[in-house]
This record gives sequence, C-alpha cells and structure tokens, in this order.
Amino acid sequence: MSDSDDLPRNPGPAGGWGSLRGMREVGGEAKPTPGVLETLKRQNKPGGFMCSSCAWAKPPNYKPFEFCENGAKATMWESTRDRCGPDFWDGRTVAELRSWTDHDLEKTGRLTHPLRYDAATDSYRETTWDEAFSAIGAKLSDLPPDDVVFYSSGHAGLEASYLWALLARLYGNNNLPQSSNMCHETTSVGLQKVIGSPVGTVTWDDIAATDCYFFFGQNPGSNSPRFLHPLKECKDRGGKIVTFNPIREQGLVSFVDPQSPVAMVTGDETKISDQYHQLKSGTDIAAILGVSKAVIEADDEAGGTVIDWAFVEEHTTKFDDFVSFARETTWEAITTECGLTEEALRDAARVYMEAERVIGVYGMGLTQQAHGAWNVGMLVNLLMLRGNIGRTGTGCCPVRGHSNVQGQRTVGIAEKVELVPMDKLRELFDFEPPQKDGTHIVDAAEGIVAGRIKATLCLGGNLLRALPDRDRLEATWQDQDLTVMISTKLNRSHLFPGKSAWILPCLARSEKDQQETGNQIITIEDSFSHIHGSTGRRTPASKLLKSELAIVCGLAKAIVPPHPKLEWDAWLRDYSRVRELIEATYPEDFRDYNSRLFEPGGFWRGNAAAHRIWKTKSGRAEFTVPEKLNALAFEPAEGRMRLLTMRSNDQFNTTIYGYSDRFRGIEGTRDVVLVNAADMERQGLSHGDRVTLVSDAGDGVERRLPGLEVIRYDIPEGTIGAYYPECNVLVPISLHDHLSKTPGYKAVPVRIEAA
Ligand SMILES: Nc1nc2c(c(=O)[nH]1)N[C@H]1C(S)=C(S)[C@@H](COP(=O)(O)OP(=O)(O)OC[C@H]3O[C@@H](n4cnc5c(=O)[nH]c(N)nc54)[C@H](O)[C@@H]3O)O[C@H]1N2
Ligand SMILES: Nc1nc2c(c(=O)[nH]1)N[C@H]1C(S)=C(S)[C@@H](COP(=O)(O)OP(=O)(O)OC[C@H]3O[C@@H](n4cnc5c(=O)[nH]c(N)nc54)[C@H](O)[C@@H]3O)O[C@H]1N2
Ligand SMILES: [Mo]
Repeated sequence: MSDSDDLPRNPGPAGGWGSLRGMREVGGEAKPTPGVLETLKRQNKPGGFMCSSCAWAKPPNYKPFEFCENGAKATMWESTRDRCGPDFWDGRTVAELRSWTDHDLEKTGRLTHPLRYDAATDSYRETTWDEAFSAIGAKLSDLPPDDVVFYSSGHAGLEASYLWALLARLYGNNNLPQSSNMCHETTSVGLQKVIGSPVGTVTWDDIAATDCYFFFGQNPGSNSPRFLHPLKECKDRGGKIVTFNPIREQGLVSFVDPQSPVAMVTGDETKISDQYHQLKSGTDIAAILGVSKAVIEADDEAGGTVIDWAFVEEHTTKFDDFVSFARETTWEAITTECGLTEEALRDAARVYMEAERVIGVYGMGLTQQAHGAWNVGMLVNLLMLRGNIGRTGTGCCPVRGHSNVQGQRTVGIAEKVELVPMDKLRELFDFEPPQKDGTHIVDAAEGIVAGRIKATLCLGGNLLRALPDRDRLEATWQDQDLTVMISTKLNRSHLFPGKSAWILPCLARSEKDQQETGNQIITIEDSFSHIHGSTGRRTPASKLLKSELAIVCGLAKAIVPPHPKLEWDAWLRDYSRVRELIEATYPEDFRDYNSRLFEPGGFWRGNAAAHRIWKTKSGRAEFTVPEKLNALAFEPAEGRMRLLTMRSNDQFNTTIYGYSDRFRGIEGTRDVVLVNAADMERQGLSHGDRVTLVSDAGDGVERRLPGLEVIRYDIPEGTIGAYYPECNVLVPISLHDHLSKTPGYKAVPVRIEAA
C-alpha cells in the first residue's frame, strides 16, 4: 500500500445519504413494529418522548425531525417485532450462548417475561413477578447490606432513579455506582474541583452566540449527531472549530445536513474543523499547555491585552503557578510529548485568541485516562485565560453519554454521602440514611473479583461487559449469591448468573406506561441540565412488562418493611407524586416541577458556575498544574503501544446494531486493530495480518485478545485503536483516573504479537 492508501479513504461526510442508509440498514435488521415513524416524529419534542440514546440537549426550536441517525437506530432497535420469550431457552444453555456476539444476543428481540436462572438446566425459566420479588427480598435479607451493589446505567427516568437510590438507602447502603463511574466521573469530580460544578456550564444561549469551539476527545458525528447542526450553524456565521483527536473523526471533518433537501441533493458539505490536530493518545495536557503558552507569550508581547486580566483577578486563584508552569516548560518538551509541532499549537492559539467567545467541548478522550482529572483542569485553565466561562457564548461543555446519566446523579444516585441531602431524606421518610460512603464501580468490580461483593442489582445496562478486566470478572461474577438485571434485551451480563439470578424485563421509553391514573410521564435531564417530560405511546412489547418504576416499587416492597411514609403503591399509581418528593428533596433544582414538564427546550436547573459563582473550596475558579505532561499511567517502552478503545457509529455502548463503521471505512467486522504505517513497519506487520493484543500493564495478569486484523490507518505512531467492548479484556481494573477512578479505557498499555 502507498501512503495515500491508509484508511480512512475519503469516507464521505457525516450526515447526508450515508446516515439515511445507516438508519435503513438497522431498520431492516430490527424490523420495527408499524407506527415507528409516528414515534420518531414525536422524538425529542415537548409532549413527545425523549430519545433513549444520548444525552445531547433538546432544543426549544426543534426541527421537523428532531432525531439523528443514532437516535432513530435506538428507537427502531427497541421497537423491534422480534421477541426473546421463555421458549427461546428451550434446549439452550447459558454456557452455549457465551459464544454468541453482543449483536446476536440483542438481536433475539425484546425480553417478554420475568425469568429465573435454573442451575439444573443451565438456562433461564419463566417465573412470576411475585416469585421474583419475594425471592430477591428473601436473599437480600440474608446478606449484609455492605456486600450488595445497586448499579444503574443512565437510562431510567428521574422518578424511577430517585426511588432506586431511596431503596438502596432504606436497605442500608450507599452502594449506588452508576455508568458515569466509567464515563464522566472525571467531570463530576474534576470539574467540580476546579469550577465548583459537576456538570457543564453551557446552554442553548451559549451555543447560539459562540464563535469558536475547541474539541478535545469527543466525537459528535457518531455519539451526539444532533450536535452537528449547531456546529454547522456556527460555521455558517463565520465561526471556527479546532479539534484535538488522535483519529480524524468524520463528523468533525465535514457534514451534510440530512434535514436540508437542498444540501442532500447538491451534496453541499460544510467543513467542520478549521484545524485538526492528531495528537498522541493521552497527551492533551501537553497540547493544551502549548496553546496556553502561546497565549501567555502573545499577552507579553501585546502589553497585557490578550489575557482577560479582570476575570483572572476577580474570579480565579493560583494563576501565577499555572503561568510559571507554562513559561518553564519548553516547547521541545511539549511537542515531543504530544507529537504536534510548535507551529500547529501556535495556529490553534491564534484561533483561540481571535475568538470573542469560545466553548471547550470534551468527551471520553479526556475523561477515560489515568489522569483524566488533570486533563479537565487543563482545559479549564485554557478557557479561563480569556474569561471563556460564565459569559454568554462561552463555557465548558462535557458531552454526556446516556440520555439520563446526568439526571440520575441529580436525584441521588451517588455513592458519596456528601452529594446527597441526607437530612431531607431523613425528614421525608423517617429513617436514618446510611452514613458511610458506598462503592464506586471500580471498587465493586474489585470486590466481585475478591469475593467481597455478594449481590449485584442492575437498573439497566450491561455492567459485566462494560467493565474492564473481562476475564477476571467473568471468572468470578457467578460466585455472587444474587444477580438481578432489569433489562429490555438479552446481553452478555445475563450469561454469568449468580447462584440466584433474575432477569426482570421492563418497558422501553417509547412505550405506554399505563398505571391506575393513566399513561404516565417520566422525566430526564439532558447534557445542558434541562429537564424534559417524556411520554411513550407505543403498545408495550409484552403484556407482562413492567415500568422501571414499577419494578423498583415491587422490589422495595419485598425488601423494606412497610412504613406509612413509604407509599410505594400510591407512587406507582401516579408518578407526579414521586416528582413532588424530588422537589421536596431538591427544592432549588426542581421548583414547580410538575407544572413545567413540557416547557420547550426543558426547564433549566441552573448552574452557579455559569453565573461565575464558584462553589469550590477556595470560593474561586482554580487554575491547576498537573504533575506531568501526559495523562498516562505508564512510561514509554520499546513496543509498548497505547490502545485507544473506540465506538463505531453502528453501536450504542455494548449494543451493537451492525458491523458498518462507515466513517472509518471499516465494514463487516469489528475484529480489527488500527495501526500507523511506521509502527507496522517497525513490527514487521502487513495490512490484513492477524495479531494478538497482549496486556503490558506489568501487573503479572495475563490478558490477551487474539484474532484481530491489522488495518493500516491514519493514527499517530505509538497509538493503536480497537473496538469497545471487545477490548475490555485488555484493560486492568486498576488502570483508572487518580481522582475519580474513571477507567483509563483510552490509553491501555499493550503489545502486538503475531497471532
Ligand atoms: N452512537 C453512539 N452514541 C453514543 C454512544 C455510543 O456508543 N454510540 N455512547 C454514549 C455514551 S455512554 C457516551 S459516554 C458518549 C461517548 O462519546 P465520546 O465522548 O465521543 O466517546 P468515544 O467515542 O469513546 O471517544 C471520543 C473520542 O476521543 C478520542 N480520543 C481517544 N483518546 C484521546 C486522547 O488522548 N485525546 C483526545 N483529545 N482524544 C482522544 C477518540 O478518537 C474519539 O474520537 O456517547 C454516547 N453516545
Ligand atoms: N473499553 C471501554 N469500555 C467502556 C467504555 C469505553 O469507551 N471503552 N465506555 C464506558 C461508558 S462511557 C459507559 S456509559 C459504559 C456503558 O455501560 P452500560 O450502561 O452498563 O451498558 P449499555 O451498553 O449502555 O447497556 C445496554 C443494555 O441496556 C439495556 N437497556 C437498554 N435500554 C434500556 C432501558 O430503557 N431500560 C433498562 N432498564 N435497560 C435498558 C439492554 O438490556 C442493553 O443490553 O461502558 C463503559 N465501558
Ligand atoms: Mo458513557
């Protein structure tokens, strides 16, 4: 192959006809029930239902179709006609299903019946809700509360989530790890530390006014495609976009608006990034320091007119430490670390300084690193140099993952006691909430491997598959006394049942949630901290399904002794009663909650940092100095590669819709590893070779992933890419952010071995 043959080879713009084809292919596989178009038309609009895919904000001025390729895929996937009923298990064992792919497991269709694991036949059998609830309740009463984990993936609405957290506390622990422990925990902890906000500060007003975006490790084309519209609008106004990412992600290169008939016919592409900097994985600290250094130097030359000195003096602390660090670090150290030239970093700084209003966007490329919190601090340093925070058109924009992942934290799904108004819970429910911090997901995973954790209850998700160290966890997961999964579809976590194991099938968000007082509304919080009501209208996939809230109440009644203040039945009859409880617990965030459910664009919870009120320890926004120039847990060594685990646009986390990663030019397989041409030459590899990736964490644990096809790819030397979740077998549990414990999924030390 010649140099120009590196993949991706002109994959075509994000959006455009490719996105329609992508939707059609998933539609063909999922075989959605009739009426799915009607459902899609209501998606993300006031009075409609909120997409169960990503958390990107829902605008007040919505479009005729306010959904993207991936939102449509998610809706079609849950609206499938296929059913995975009890008969699926006839003659099938759990053990044999372990050879199935994630795609094939979910493709069996919607779960229809509550199921219990039967050890004699090694398969699941139909059960009744009553039997399930009472058996789970009995098991839990035998276990010490400390040994039990209540996980949640960020799907369930605020109402069910609030009751889930209440249930754990009534049972006796704060063991409430959530998917954000593997995702934006770095934001919850790292951003909180520096600006006093655990969430982003940006709202639609900022998006409408900004003239520049700086992107670090977030991929809107695949993971939040509705974001491409505001990016295009920014470009149409003459704004600029600068991206730092090891991989040239197509959504950040160019976009054709699939909602514009003219653009679709003429193929009118909008170029998204004005500059695209392919830095080495894990080196954003160096790159951002380089940009900051250029800004500081320009300020010196311009007699102090570049830095926003008024902001720095009035609002920040430790500025001098940061400036000294930037001055003392040489350009050589910076450029060697990140692999970008001084000129490239100065170019980025030029755009940054010319812009009046800059938004800093980030995602997993910054958060899933061994020193992700330093990454977040560095981005905030850069923004603060020119007062790009707490002013219209500016701000810090962590793009959240699951549709309600942020909201679940807001209503009490948190393992740390200090994050929850325990006094309010004490008063409302007349009990003594547990005072000890609960387990983070990393501690829970270690606890399962060590045999300390005896039961895991999962409100959604596919925890076993999403966690690091797959082999070690799969070898020990079944030693647990109890596993309970509240799920819509079959997944790999179901295939490692505890001694007593239950699958509890629930309604999907687009389905009717009929209770005694009528079809219920649930609410979610988006990435901009706006709260939206959501009502499903589709006929449920099975008459036996229960809503997530109904399942939580059913479990609660079996687990917690009755008490007049615990009105599980009344709450189930009318979810607005649960919203009253949420408002009573968090009066500032949820004022007049029930009357504001369908405000266009949702109602804003507010954010002090957006008003330049800093709820930090110092009462000021804090400049920080990282201890080194990268976010890695390891030193470079001959043959040691940094494995970056990737998402394709044909998956939502562990849900694999299909095998087309069209933006990266990879079709028909996920068993690939992307390698730079120079690394291939050095290691004697050819395009198409089969190799094994081997852990190089140096902790004595053998971790191997065989059978990957080498793809020669435009990726920096020393960095390689392969897909999540297949690669999770290679990630040590102990590799995580020093502050927040978010796993370091984006720079895993591995070696390449011939297969
Ligand atoms: N279609 C789809 N949508 C999704 C999801 C999905 O799986 N599929 N998942 C949802 C969830 S839960 C989440 S959290 C979000 C995730 O959305 P993102 O935050 O976009 O997450 P990733 O795609 O894992 O990684 C983002 C980017 O980081 C880059 N990167 C890797 N290492 C580095 C680095 O060291 N520095 C920099 N600057 N960049 C780096 C990668 O190349 C990639 O482009 O998306 C949500 N939306
Ligand atoms: N290597 C590597 N590992 C990663 C990541 C990475 O980038 N690299 N990313 C991490 C991130 S950001 C995250 S958020 C986690 C994701 O971890 P999880 O949130 O645990 O996993 P998901 O794949 O989102 O869960 C999919 C399952 O959710 C269930 N489900 C779908 N819809 C619903 C619903 O409406 N209700 C209920 N109750 N269940 C439903 C279905 O049964 C489906 O099989 O993975 C993490 N793991
Ligand atoms: Mo996530």
